[in-house]
Amino acid sequence: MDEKLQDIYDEVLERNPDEDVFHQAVSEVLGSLGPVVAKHPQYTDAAIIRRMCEPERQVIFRVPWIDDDGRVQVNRGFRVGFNSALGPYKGGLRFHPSVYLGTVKFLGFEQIFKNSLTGLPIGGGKGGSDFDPKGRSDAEVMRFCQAFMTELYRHIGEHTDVPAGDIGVGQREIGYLFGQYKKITNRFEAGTLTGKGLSWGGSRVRTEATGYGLAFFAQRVLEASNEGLDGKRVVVSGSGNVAIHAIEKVHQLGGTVVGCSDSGGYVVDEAGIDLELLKQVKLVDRGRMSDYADQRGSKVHHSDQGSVWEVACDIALPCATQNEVDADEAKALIDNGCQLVAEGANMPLTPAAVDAFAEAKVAYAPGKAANAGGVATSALEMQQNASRDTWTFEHTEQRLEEIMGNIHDRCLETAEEYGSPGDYVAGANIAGFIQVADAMLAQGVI
Ligand code: NDP
Ligand code: 2IT
Repeated sequence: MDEKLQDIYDEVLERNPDEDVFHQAVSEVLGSLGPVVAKHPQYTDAAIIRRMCEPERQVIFRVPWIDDDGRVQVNRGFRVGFNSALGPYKGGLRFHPSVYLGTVKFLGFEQIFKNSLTGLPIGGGKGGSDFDPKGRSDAEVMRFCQAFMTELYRHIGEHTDVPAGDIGVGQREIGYLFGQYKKITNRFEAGTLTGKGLSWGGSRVRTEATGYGLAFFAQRVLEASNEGLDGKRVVVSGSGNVAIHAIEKVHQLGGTVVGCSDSGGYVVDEAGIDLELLKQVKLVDRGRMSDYADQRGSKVHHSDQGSVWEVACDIALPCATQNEVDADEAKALIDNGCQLVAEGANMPLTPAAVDAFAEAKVAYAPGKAANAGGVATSALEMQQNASRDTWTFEHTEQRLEEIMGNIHDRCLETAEEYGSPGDYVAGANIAGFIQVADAMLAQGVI
Protein backbone atom coordinates (compact mmCIF):
# COMPACT_ATOMS: atom_id res chain seq x y z
CA MET A 1 0.00 0.00 0.00
CA ASP A 2 1.15 3.57 -0.77
CA GLU A 3 2.81 5.20 2.29
CA LYS A 4 0.19 7.94 2.73
CA LEU A 5 -2.59 5.39 2.47
CA GLN A 6 -0.83 3.11 4.95
CA ASP A 7 -0.76 6.01 7.46
CA ILE A 8 -4.49 6.50 7.00
CA TYR A 9 -5.09 2.79 7.42
CA ASP A 10 -2.98 2.69 10.60
CA GLU A 11 -5.06 5.53 11.97
CA VAL A 12 -8.26 3.63 11.12
CA LEU A 13 -6.95 0.59 13.02
CA GLU A 14 -6.08 2.70 16.03
CA ARG A 15 -9.30 4.69 16.14
CA ASN A 16 -11.63 1.74 15.54
CA PRO A 17 -10.33 -1.11 17.70
CA ASP A 18 -11.90 -4.60 17.45
CA GLU A 19 -13.81 -3.84 14.26
CA ASP A 20 -12.17 -6.41 11.99
CA VAL A 21 -14.74 -6.36 9.21
CA PHE A 22 -14.59 -2.56 9.03
CA HIS A 23 -10.79 -2.73 8.81
CA GLN A 24 -11.10 -5.30 6.03
CA ALA A 25 -13.51 -3.13 4.02
CA VAL A 26 -11.26 -0.06 4.38
CA SER A 27 -8.13 -2.01 3.50
CA GLU A 28 -9.78 -3.35 0.36
CA VAL A 29 -10.70 0.13 -0.89
CA LEU A 30 -7.41 1.82 0.10
CA GLY A 31 -5.57 -1.01 -1.67
CA SER A 32 -6.92 0.33 -4.98
CA LEU A 33 -6.32 4.04 -4.42
CA GLY A 34 -2.51 4.24 -4.90
CA PRO A 35 -2.71 5.43 -8.53
CA VAL A 36 -5.47 7.89 -7.58
CA VAL A 37 -3.52 9.71 -4.86
CA ALA A 38 -0.47 9.73 -7.14
CA LYS A 39 -2.46 11.46 -9.89
CA HIS A 40 -4.64 13.74 -7.70
CA PRO A 41 -2.73 15.23 -4.73
CA GLN A 42 -5.74 17.46 -3.99
CA TYR A 43 -7.51 14.51 -2.38
CA THR A 44 -4.69 14.03 0.13
CA ASP A 45 -4.30 17.78 0.72
CA ALA A 46 -7.96 18.07 1.70
CA ALA A 47 -7.81 14.88 3.82
CA ILE A 48 -10.60 13.43 1.69
CA ILE A 49 -9.73 9.80 2.38
CA ARG A 50 -9.26 10.34 6.12
CA ARG A 51 -12.61 12.09 6.27
CA MET A 52 -14.23 9.32 4.23
CA CYS A 53 -13.05 6.71 6.74
CA GLU A 54 -14.77 8.54 9.62
CA PRO A 55 -18.59 8.24 9.63
CA GLU A 56 -20.38 11.59 9.62
CA ARG A 57 -22.52 10.32 12.46
CA GLN A 58 -23.19 7.14 14.45
CA VAL A 59 -26.26 6.43 16.56
CA ILE A 60 -26.44 3.54 19.02
CA PHE A 61 -29.61 2.96 21.00
CA ARG A 62 -31.41 0.61 23.36
CA VAL A 63 -34.32 -1.35 21.91
CA PRO A 64 -36.52 -2.73 24.71
CA TRP A 65 -39.52 -4.88 23.73
CA ILE A 66 -41.79 -7.53 25.23
CA ASP A 67 -41.77 -11.12 23.94
CA ASP A 68 -44.77 -13.45 23.68
CA ASP A 69 -44.17 -14.74 27.20
CA GLY A 70 -44.40 -11.23 28.62
CA ARG A 71 -40.66 -10.98 29.28
CA VAL A 72 -38.76 -7.78 28.59
CA GLN A 73 -36.03 -8.23 25.96
CA VAL A 74 -33.28 -5.72 25.32
CA ASN A 75 -31.44 -5.37 22.01
CA ARG A 76 -29.05 -2.82 20.63
CA GLY A 77 -29.86 -0.69 17.58
CA PHE A 78 -27.43 1.08 15.24
CA ARG A 79 -27.60 3.59 12.42
CA VAL A 80 -24.44 4.96 10.87
CA GLY A 81 -24.62 7.86 8.43
CA PHE A 82 -21.31 7.45 6.68
CA ASN A 83 -21.25 9.94 3.85
CA SER A 84 -23.82 12.39 2.49
CA ALA A 85 -21.76 14.05 -0.25
CA LEU A 86 -23.95 12.65 -3.04
CA GLY A 87 -27.34 12.53 -1.34
CA PRO A 88 -29.18 11.43 1.81
CA TYR A 89 -27.62 8.48 3.64
CA LYS A 90 -28.94 5.33 1.97
CA GLY A 91 -28.52 1.71 2.96
CA GLY A 92 -30.22 -1.23 4.57
CA LEU A 93 -30.93 -2.46 8.07
CA ARG A 94 -29.58 -5.85 9.15
CA PHE A 95 -31.19 -7.87 11.94
CA HIS A 96 -28.87 -10.71 12.92
CA PRO A 97 -27.40 -11.78 16.28
CA SER A 98 -23.85 -11.17 14.97
CA VAL A 99 -24.46 -7.45 14.31
CA TYR A 100 -22.22 -5.00 16.19
CA LEU A 101 -20.91 -1.53 15.40
CA GLY A 102 -18.08 -2.96 13.25
CA THR A 103 -20.58 -4.78 11.01
CA VAL A 104 -22.63 -1.66 10.46
CA LYS A 105 -19.52 0.43 9.73
CA PHE A 106 -18.15 -2.07 7.22
CA LEU A 107 -21.50 -2.17 5.44
CA GLY A 108 -21.94 1.61 5.59
CA PHE A 109 -18.43 2.16 4.21
CA GLU A 110 -19.06 -0.21 1.29
CA GLN A 111 -22.34 1.53 0.65
CA ILE A 112 -20.62 4.90 -0.03
CA PHE A 113 -18.82 3.55 -3.08
CA LYS A 114 -21.61 1.23 -4.22
CA ASN A 115 -24.16 4.01 -4.15
CA SER A 116 -21.79 6.31 -6.01
CA LEU A 117 -21.36 3.66 -8.72
CA THR A 118 -25.11 3.58 -9.37
CA GLY A 119 -24.85 7.14 -10.67
CA LEU A 120 -27.93 8.06 -8.59
CA PRO A 121 -28.07 10.78 -5.90
CA ILE A 122 -27.62 8.68 -2.76
CA GLY A 123 -25.07 8.87 0.05
CA GLY A 124 -23.93 5.90 2.13
CA GLY A 125 -25.30 4.58 5.42
CA LYS A 126 -26.31 1.38 7.17
CA GLY A 127 -28.01 0.19 10.33
CA GLY A 128 -29.32 -2.78 12.17
CA SER A 129 -29.59 -4.66 15.39
CA ASP A 130 -28.37 -7.78 17.14
CA PHE A 131 -32.02 -8.93 17.25
CA ASP A 132 -32.41 -12.52 16.00
CA PRO A 133 -35.67 -12.91 14.07
CA LYS A 134 -35.25 -16.71 13.83
CA GLY A 135 -37.97 -18.50 15.77
CA ARG A 136 -39.74 -15.26 16.68
CA SER A 137 -43.49 -14.96 16.07
CA ASP A 138 -44.92 -12.32 13.74
CA ALA A 139 -46.18 -10.39 16.76
CA GLU A 140 -42.71 -10.39 18.32
CA VAL A 141 -41.11 -9.18 15.09
CA MET A 142 -43.72 -6.41 14.93
CA ARG A 143 -43.13 -5.29 18.51
CA PHE A 144 -39.38 -5.33 17.97
CA CYS A 145 -39.68 -3.26 14.77
CA GLN A 146 -41.96 -0.76 16.52
CA ALA A 147 -39.50 -0.40 19.41
CA PHE A 148 -36.60 -0.01 16.97
CA MET A 149 -38.42 2.72 15.01
CA THR A 150 -39.48 4.52 18.19
CA GLU A 151 -35.87 5.70 18.44
CA LEU A 152 -34.78 5.54 14.79
CA TYR A 153 -37.55 7.84 13.50
CA ARG A 154 -35.86 11.01 14.77
CA HIS A 155 -32.71 10.29 12.74
CA ILE A 156 -34.22 9.48 9.34
CA GLY A 157 -36.32 11.14 6.63
CA GLU A 158 -36.51 11.29 2.85
CA HIS A 159 -33.93 14.08 2.67
CA THR A 160 -31.79 12.84 5.58
CA ASP A 161 -31.42 9.09 5.71
CA VAL A 162 -33.42 6.38 3.94
CA PRO A 163 -33.16 2.84 5.34
CA ALA A 164 -34.18 -0.37 3.55
CA GLY A 165 -33.72 -4.14 4.04
CA ASP A 166 -30.69 -6.38 4.39
CA ILE A 167 -30.20 -9.73 6.17
CA GLY A 168 -33.24 -10.45 8.35
CA VAL A 169 -35.14 -7.40 7.09
CA GLY A 170 -37.57 -7.91 4.22
CA GLN A 171 -40.94 -6.50 3.28
CA ARG A 172 -42.61 -7.73 6.49
CA GLU A 173 -40.15 -5.80 8.67
CA ILE A 174 -40.21 -2.72 6.42
CA GLY A 175 -44.01 -2.76 6.78
CA TYR A 176 -43.89 -2.73 10.58
CA LEU A 177 -41.13 -0.08 10.57
CA PHE A 178 -43.02 2.12 8.11
CA GLY A 179 -46.26 1.79 10.08
CA GLN A 180 -44.60 2.94 13.28
CA TYR A 181 -42.80 5.81 11.50
CA LYS A 182 -46.11 6.98 10.04
CA LYS A 183 -47.85 6.78 13.40
CA ILE A 184 -45.17 8.66 15.34
CA THR A 185 -44.61 11.40 12.77
CA ASN A 186 -48.19 11.72 11.56
CA ARG A 187 -46.85 11.76 7.99
CA PHE A 188 -47.21 9.32 5.09
CA GLU A 189 -43.66 10.07 4.04
CA ALA A 190 -43.20 7.26 1.54
CA GLY A 191 -39.65 8.26 0.60
CA THR A 192 -38.31 7.60 4.12
CA LEU A 193 -37.98 3.83 3.69
CA THR A 194 -37.55 1.67 0.59
CA GLY A 195 -38.49 -1.93 -0.02
CA LYS A 196 -42.12 -1.11 0.74
CA GLY A 197 -45.11 -3.15 -0.48
CA LEU A 198 -46.53 -2.23 -3.87
CA SER A 199 -49.82 -0.85 -2.55
CA TRP A 200 -48.15 1.49 -0.05
CA GLY A 201 -45.38 3.18 -2.02
CA GLY A 202 -43.13 0.29 -3.04
CA SER A 203 -41.50 -0.10 -6.43
CA ARG A 204 -41.94 -2.99 -8.79
CA VAL A 205 -38.67 -4.97 -9.15
CA ARG A 206 -37.23 -3.78 -5.79
CA THR A 207 -37.75 -7.24 -4.26
CA GLU A 208 -36.02 -8.93 -7.18
CA ALA A 209 -33.48 -6.18 -7.88
CA THR A 210 -30.32 -7.31 -6.09
CA GLY A 211 -30.45 -10.87 -7.42
CA TYR A 212 -31.57 -9.83 -10.91
CA GLY A 213 -28.92 -7.12 -11.01
CA LEU A 214 -26.26 -9.63 -9.99
CA ALA A 215 -27.24 -11.95 -12.86
CA PHE A 216 -27.23 -9.00 -15.31
CA PHE A 217 -23.77 -8.03 -14.09
CA ALA A 218 -22.45 -11.60 -14.39
CA GLN A 219 -23.88 -11.73 -17.90
CA ARG A 220 -21.98 -8.54 -18.84
CA VAL A 221 -18.71 -9.91 -17.43
CA LEU A 222 -19.15 -13.10 -19.44
CA GLU A 223 -20.07 -11.14 -22.59
CA ALA A 224 -16.74 -9.31 -22.33
CA SER A 225 -15.17 -12.66 -23.30
CA ASN A 226 -17.93 -13.57 -25.78
CA GLU A 227 -19.77 -15.87 -23.42
CA GLY A 228 -23.01 -15.78 -21.43
CA LEU A 229 -24.93 -17.49 -18.65
CA ASP A 230 -26.67 -19.77 -21.15
CA GLY A 231 -25.69 -23.38 -20.48
CA LYS A 232 -23.60 -22.51 -17.41
CA ARG A 233 -23.61 -24.49 -14.19
CA VAL A 234 -24.03 -22.09 -11.29
CA VAL A 235 -23.78 -22.40 -7.50
CA VAL A 236 -25.35 -19.80 -5.20
CA SER A 237 -24.89 -19.52 -1.45
CA GLY A 238 -27.72 -18.44 0.83
CA SER A 239 -31.41 -18.82 0.06
CA GLY A 240 -32.74 -15.42 1.06
CA ASN A 241 -33.89 -12.43 -0.95
CA VAL A 242 -30.70 -12.00 -2.99
CA ALA A 243 -30.06 -15.71 -3.59
CA ILE A 244 -33.62 -16.55 -4.66
CA HIS A 245 -33.83 -13.77 -7.22
CA ALA A 246 -30.33 -14.44 -8.53
CA ILE A 247 -31.41 -18.03 -9.13
CA GLU A 248 -34.57 -16.83 -10.88
CA LYS A 249 -32.72 -14.57 -13.32
CA VAL A 250 -29.90 -17.08 -13.95
CA HIS A 251 -32.56 -19.61 -14.96
CA GLN A 252 -34.27 -17.03 -17.20
CA LEU A 253 -30.92 -16.37 -18.89
CA GLY A 254 -30.38 -20.08 -19.58
CA GLY A 255 -28.05 -21.11 -16.74
CA THR A 256 -28.76 -23.87 -14.22
CA VAL A 257 -28.31 -23.32 -10.49
CA VAL A 258 -27.41 -26.69 -8.99
CA GLY A 259 -26.80 -25.71 -5.37
CA CYS A 260 -27.76 -23.23 -2.67
CA SER A 261 -27.59 -23.07 1.11
CA ASP A 262 -28.57 -21.55 4.44
CA SER A 263 -26.79 -21.49 7.78
CA GLY A 264 -27.96 -25.10 8.40
CA GLY A 265 -26.35 -26.64 5.28
CA TYR A 266 -26.67 -26.86 1.52
CA VAL A 267 -28.49 -28.79 -1.18
CA VAL A 268 -27.27 -30.19 -4.47
CA ASP A 269 -30.06 -30.38 -7.01
CA GLU A 270 -28.63 -31.53 -10.34
CA ALA A 271 -31.89 -30.91 -12.20
CA GLY A 272 -31.73 -27.24 -11.20
CA ILE A 273 -33.19 -25.63 -8.08
CA ASP A 274 -37.01 -25.79 -8.13
CA LEU A 275 -37.70 -22.11 -7.62
CA GLU A 276 -41.37 -22.41 -6.82
CA LEU A 277 -40.63 -24.90 -4.06
CA LEU A 278 -37.70 -22.82 -2.78
CA LYS A 279 -39.90 -19.71 -2.57
CA GLN A 280 -42.62 -21.66 -0.76
CA VAL A 281 -40.15 -23.12 1.77
CA LYS A 282 -38.13 -19.96 2.37
CA LEU A 283 -40.48 -17.03 1.82
CA VAL A 284 -43.85 -18.48 2.85
CA ASP A 285 -43.05 -21.22 5.39
CA ARG A 286 -39.81 -19.54 6.62
CA GLY A 287 -38.30 -23.04 6.63
CA ARG A 288 -34.82 -24.53 6.14
CA MET A 289 -32.96 -25.95 3.13
CA SER A 290 -33.41 -29.40 4.74
CA ASP A 291 -37.19 -28.89 4.33
CA TYR A 292 -36.60 -28.13 0.64
CA ALA A 293 -34.63 -31.39 0.26
CA ASP A 294 -37.33 -33.38 2.11
CA GLN A 295 -40.05 -32.02 -0.13
CA ARG A 296 -38.05 -32.27 -3.36
CA GLY A 297 -37.51 -36.02 -2.95
CA SER A 298 -34.68 -38.52 -3.13
CA LYS A 299 -32.84 -36.95 -6.10
CA VAL A 300 -31.75 -34.04 -3.93
CA HIS A 301 -28.90 -34.26 -1.51
CA HIS A 302 -28.80 -32.09 1.64
CA SER A 303 -25.62 -31.80 3.68
CA ASP A 304 -24.98 -30.07 6.98
CA GLN A 305 -21.22 -30.74 6.70
CA GLY A 306 -18.72 -28.86 4.52
CA SER A 307 -19.89 -26.06 2.26
CA VAL A 308 -21.78 -25.39 -0.92
CA TRP A 309 -18.50 -24.32 -2.54
CA GLU A 310 -17.47 -27.98 -2.79
CA VAL A 311 -20.08 -28.35 -5.54
CA ALA A 312 -18.44 -28.07 -8.97
CA CYS A 313 -19.60 -25.08 -11.03
CA ASP A 314 -18.67 -22.67 -13.81
CA ILE A 315 -19.93 -19.67 -11.87
CA ALA A 316 -20.11 -18.99 -8.12
CA LEU A 317 -22.51 -16.39 -6.73
CA PRO A 318 -21.99 -15.91 -2.97
CA CYS A 319 -25.26 -14.40 -1.70
CA ALA A 320 -25.24 -15.09 2.07
CA THR A 321 -22.87 -13.07 4.23
CA GLN A 322 -19.38 -11.61 4.77
CA ASN A 323 -16.29 -13.83 4.71
CA GLU A 324 -18.24 -16.91 3.70
CA VAL A 325 -15.60 -17.95 1.13
CA ASP A 326 -12.15 -18.58 2.60
CA ALA A 327 -8.91 -19.66 0.92
CA ASP A 328 -9.74 -23.41 1.09
CA GLU A 329 -13.16 -22.85 -0.42
CA ALA A 330 -11.64 -20.66 -3.13
CA LYS A 331 -9.19 -23.46 -3.89
CA ALA A 332 -12.02 -26.00 -4.15
CA LEU A 333 -13.84 -23.71 -6.60
CA ILE A 334 -10.68 -23.12 -8.65
CA ASP A 335 -9.82 -26.84 -8.75
CA ASN A 336 -13.34 -27.59 -9.94
CA GLY A 337 -12.98 -25.17 -12.88
CA CYS A 338 -14.92 -22.12 -11.69
CA GLN A 339 -14.43 -19.25 -14.18
CA LEU A 340 -16.32 -16.38 -12.51
CA VAL A 341 -17.15 -15.26 -8.97
CA ALA A 342 -19.70 -12.45 -8.69
CA GLU A 343 -20.70 -11.20 -5.24
CA GLY A 344 -24.37 -10.85 -4.33
CA ALA A 345 -23.46 -10.55 -0.65
CA ASN A 346 -21.35 -7.74 0.80
CA MET A 347 -17.69 -8.75 1.17
CA PRO A 348 -18.30 -12.53 1.06
CA LEU A 349 -14.66 -13.31 0.15
CA THR A 350 -11.86 -13.23 2.69
CA PRO A 351 -8.75 -11.35 1.48
CA ALA A 352 -6.98 -14.71 1.05
CA ALA A 353 -9.82 -15.94 -1.18
CA VAL A 354 -9.62 -12.75 -3.27
CA ASP A 355 -5.87 -13.35 -3.73
CA ALA A 356 -6.41 -17.00 -4.65
CA PHE A 357 -8.90 -16.12 -7.40
CA ALA A 358 -6.61 -13.37 -8.70
CA GLU A 359 -3.67 -15.75 -8.87
CA ALA A 360 -5.77 -18.36 -10.68
CA LYS A 361 -7.05 -15.65 -13.08
CA VAL A 362 -10.68 -16.34 -12.20
CA ALA A 363 -12.86 -13.34 -13.13
CA TYR A 364 -14.08 -11.56 -10.01
CA ALA A 365 -16.90 -9.02 -9.72
CA PRO A 366 -16.88 -7.34 -6.28
CA GLY A 367 -20.14 -6.76 -4.42
CA LYS A 368 -20.07 -2.99 -4.50
CA ALA A 369 -20.50 -3.25 -8.27
CA ALA A 370 -22.28 -6.58 -8.75
CA ASN A 371 -24.92 -6.23 -6.01
CA ALA A 372 -25.65 -2.52 -6.53
CA GLY A 373 -28.93 -3.32 -8.28
CA GLY A 374 -30.79 -3.45 -4.97
CA VAL A 375 -29.88 0.00 -3.78
CA ALA A 376 -30.18 1.39 -7.32
CA THR A 377 -33.78 0.20 -7.44
CA SER A 378 -34.31 1.67 -3.98
CA ALA A 379 -33.29 5.00 -5.51
CA LEU A 380 -35.81 4.36 -8.30
CA GLU A 381 -38.41 3.74 -5.58
CA MET A 382 -37.48 7.14 -4.08
CA GLN A 383 -37.93 8.73 -7.53
CA GLN A 384 -41.39 7.21 -7.86
CA ASN A 385 -42.29 8.34 -4.33
CA ALA A 386 -41.10 11.89 -5.00
CA SER A 387 -43.16 12.13 -8.19
CA ARG A 388 -46.13 10.19 -6.73
CA ASP A 389 -45.89 7.84 -9.67
CA THR A 390 -45.61 4.09 -10.24
CA TRP A 391 -43.71 2.47 -13.05
CA THR A 392 -44.38 -0.84 -14.83
CA PHE A 393 -42.32 -3.93 -14.13
CA GLU A 394 -40.86 -3.85 -17.65
CA HIS A 395 -39.77 -0.22 -17.44
CA THR A 396 -38.25 -0.63 -13.98
CA GLU A 397 -36.40 -3.80 -14.93
CA GLN A 398 -35.08 -2.11 -18.04
CA ARG A 399 -33.75 0.76 -15.91
CA LEU A 400 -32.09 -1.78 -13.60
CA GLU A 401 -30.46 -3.58 -16.51
CA GLU A 402 -29.16 -0.29 -17.95
CA ILE A 403 -27.75 0.75 -14.56
CA MET A 404 -25.94 -2.58 -14.13
CA GLY A 405 -24.54 -2.26 -17.67
CA ASN A 406 -23.34 1.28 -16.93
CA ILE A 407 -21.66 0.19 -13.69
CA HIS A 408 -19.97 -2.64 -15.53
CA ASP A 409 -18.65 -0.35 -18.27
CA ARG A 410 -17.55 2.32 -15.80
CA CYS A 411 -15.57 -0.26 -13.82
CA LEU A 412 -13.73 -1.43 -16.92
CA GLU A 413 -13.07 2.08 -18.28
CA THR A 414 -11.78 3.30 -14.93
CA ALA A 415 -9.60 0.22 -14.41
CA GLU A 416 -8.09 0.81 -17.84
CA GLU A 417 -7.52 4.53 -17.15
CA TYR A 418 -5.71 3.80 -13.88
CA GLY A 419 -3.47 1.06 -15.24
CA SER A 420 -5.29 -2.15 -14.20
CA PRO A 421 -7.15 -3.27 -17.32
CA GLY A 422 -9.85 -5.86 -16.66
CA ASP A 423 -9.65 -5.44 -12.87
CA TYR A 424 -13.21 -4.94 -11.61
CA VAL A 425 -12.02 -4.35 -8.03
CA ALA A 426 -9.77 -1.43 -8.99
CA GLY A 427 -12.40 -0.09 -11.37
CA ALA A 428 -15.23 -0.21 -8.81
CA ASN A 429 -13.20 1.26 -5.96
CA ILE A 430 -11.67 4.06 -8.01
CA ALA A 431 -14.80 5.05 -9.95
CA GLY A 432 -16.91 4.97 -6.78
CA PHE A 433 -14.30 6.95 -4.86
CA ILE A 434 -13.64 9.74 -7.35
CA GLN A 435 -17.25 10.82 -7.65
CA VAL A 436 -17.63 11.10 -3.86
CA ALA A 437 -14.21 12.74 -3.45
CA ASP A 438 -15.00 15.43 -6.01
CA ALA A 439 -18.32 16.19 -4.34
CA MET A 440 -16.58 16.45 -0.95
CA LEU A 441 -13.95 18.78 -2.37
CA ALA A 442 -16.65 21.00 -3.83
CA GLN A 443 -18.60 21.11 -0.56
CA GLY A 444 -15.66 22.20 1.58
CA VAL A 445 -14.49 21.02 4.99
CA ILE A 446 -17.71 20.03 6.77
P1 NDP B 1 -31.79 -12.66 3.77
O1 NDP B 1 -31.96 -12.48 5.22
O2 NDP B 1 -32.99 -12.63 2.88
O3 NDP B 1 -31.02 -14.02 3.47
C1 NDP B 1 -29.76 -14.27 3.99
C2 NDP B 1 -29.32 -15.67 3.60
O4 NDP B 1 -27.96 -15.83 3.95
C3 NDP B 1 -30.09 -16.75 4.32
O5 NDP B 1 -30.14 -17.91 3.52
C4 NDP B 1 -29.22 -16.99 5.54
O6 NDP B 1 -29.35 -18.28 6.12
C5 NDP B 1 -27.82 -16.81 4.98
N1 NDP B 1 -26.95 -16.29 6.04
C6 NDP B 1 -27.03 -15.08 6.64
N2 NDP B 1 -26.09 -14.94 7.59
C7 NDP B 1 -25.43 -16.10 7.60
C8 NDP B 1 -24.34 -16.57 8.36
N3 NDP B 1 -23.76 -15.81 9.31
N4 NDP B 1 -23.88 -17.80 8.07
C9 NDP B 1 -24.47 -18.57 7.11
N5 NDP B 1 -25.51 -18.16 6.35
C10 NDP B 1 -25.97 -16.95 6.60
O7 NDP B 1 -30.74 -11.54 3.33
P2 NDP B 1 -30.43 -10.95 1.88
O8 NDP B 1 -30.64 -12.00 0.85
O9 NDP B 1 -31.15 -9.67 1.76
O10 NDP B 1 -28.88 -10.61 2.01
C11 NDP B 1 -27.85 -11.53 1.65
C12 NDP B 1 -26.55 -10.79 1.40
O11 NDP B 1 -26.75 -9.85 0.33
C13 NDP B 1 -26.03 -9.95 2.57
O12 NDP B 1 -24.62 -9.96 2.54
C14 NDP B 1 -26.53 -8.55 2.26
O13 NDP B 1 -25.74 -7.57 2.89
C15 NDP B 1 -26.35 -8.54 0.76
N6 NDP B 1 -27.14 -7.56 0.01
C16 NDP B 1 -28.50 -7.49 0.16
C17 NDP B 1 -29.22 -6.59 -0.58
C18 NDP B 1 -30.70 -6.53 -0.52
O14 NDP B 1 -31.28 -5.77 -1.30
N7 NDP B 1 -31.38 -7.29 0.31
C19 NDP B 1 -28.56 -5.63 -1.49
C20 NDP B 1 -27.13 -5.86 -1.62
C21 NDP B 1 -26.47 -6.78 -0.88
P3 NDP B 1 -30.19 -18.44 7.48
O15 NDP B 1 -31.61 -18.08 7.10
O16 NDP B 1 -30.00 -19.85 7.87
O17 NDP B 1 -29.59 -17.47 8.45
O1 2IT C 1 -26.34 -3.78 0.77
C1 2IT C 1 -27.22 -3.16 0.16
O2 2IT C 1 -26.96 -2.48 -0.85
C2 2IT C 1 -28.60 -3.25 0.63
N1 2IT C 1 -28.87 -3.96 1.60
C3 2IT C 1 -29.69 -2.44 -0.04
C4 2IT C 1 -29.74 -1.05 0.51
C5 2IT C 1 -30.90 -0.21 0.03
O3 2IT C 1 -30.97 0.93 0.53
O4 2IT C 1 -31.69 -0.64 -0.80
